[in-house]
Amino acid sequence: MKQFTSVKDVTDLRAFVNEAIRLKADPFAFQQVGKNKTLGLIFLNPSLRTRLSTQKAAANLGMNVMTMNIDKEGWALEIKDDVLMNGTTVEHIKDAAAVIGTYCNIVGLRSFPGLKNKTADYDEEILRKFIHYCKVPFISLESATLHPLQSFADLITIEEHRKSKKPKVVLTWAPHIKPLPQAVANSFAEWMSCTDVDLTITHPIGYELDRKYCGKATVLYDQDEALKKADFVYVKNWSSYTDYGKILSDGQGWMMTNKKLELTNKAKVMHCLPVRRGLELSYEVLDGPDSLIL
Ligand code: AN0
Repeated sequence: MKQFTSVKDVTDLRAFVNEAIRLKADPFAFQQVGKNKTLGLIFLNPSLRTRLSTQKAAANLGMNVMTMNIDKEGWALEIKDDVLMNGTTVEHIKDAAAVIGTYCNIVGLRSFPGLKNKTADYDEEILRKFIHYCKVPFISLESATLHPLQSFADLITIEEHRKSKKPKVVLTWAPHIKPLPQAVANSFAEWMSCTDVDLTITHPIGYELDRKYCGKATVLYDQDEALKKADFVYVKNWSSYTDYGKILSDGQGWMMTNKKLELTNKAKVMHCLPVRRGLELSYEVLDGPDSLIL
């Protein structure tokens, strides 16, 4: 695998998950694989879990890791081609990515959407250009539209905790005060659609995700109806895809609570974090016995 940007880059998903589960039990099994190899982790946006987990994974493989918050520590990047750079941008992405590629054997990039221009975001301009110019194997650490490492981890978690062959998994929208990317939700829907789960997506009207990620998922506007008999409840906010990047309402009544979980089949609760406590999920759910979040 030379590129990990979506579930489409995985040839055998079952084998991929099983290998990850084996590695979790024996994390130093391949300590020699990364010897004298360098991983570059480049962040255009904040990160806690993706950054630490990827750095630790690389260390377990014996790799060197270089991490850069390029939005703060690097030069302001120009993304557009053939522009006269007499404004605020200092360095073109083609030069920055090319240099990073010369020092690294593998590069990871985090690049959130601007949430202003749907076409530009869904075209993954930054990701595509970075991959093209760095010329080394590439890992997405969350792009404008997808977060494959998150969904891979989520699938592993579901595999570790499922009690039936085909569990019911519900992806439920939650309120938030800031417009967030659709990436985690798109990606979760995409990965779940490639596995043997019964996926339901629930959200208020206007928060429909791009259908291309949703496969055969059932989409319901009635959260209570969606939660019935759920084995896993995945809570996540996202901004509107249709009315692009907008918050359409305060989402009152959509916060996940213990009362709502009574509708489920003793569901396990998931959230990718960071979470706004008391807004997306109640404290009692987050700190309760059915939370798989930590
Ligand atoms: C980001 C998002 O929703 O994409 C990162 C999640 C891993 N979340 C926030 O910005 C709160």
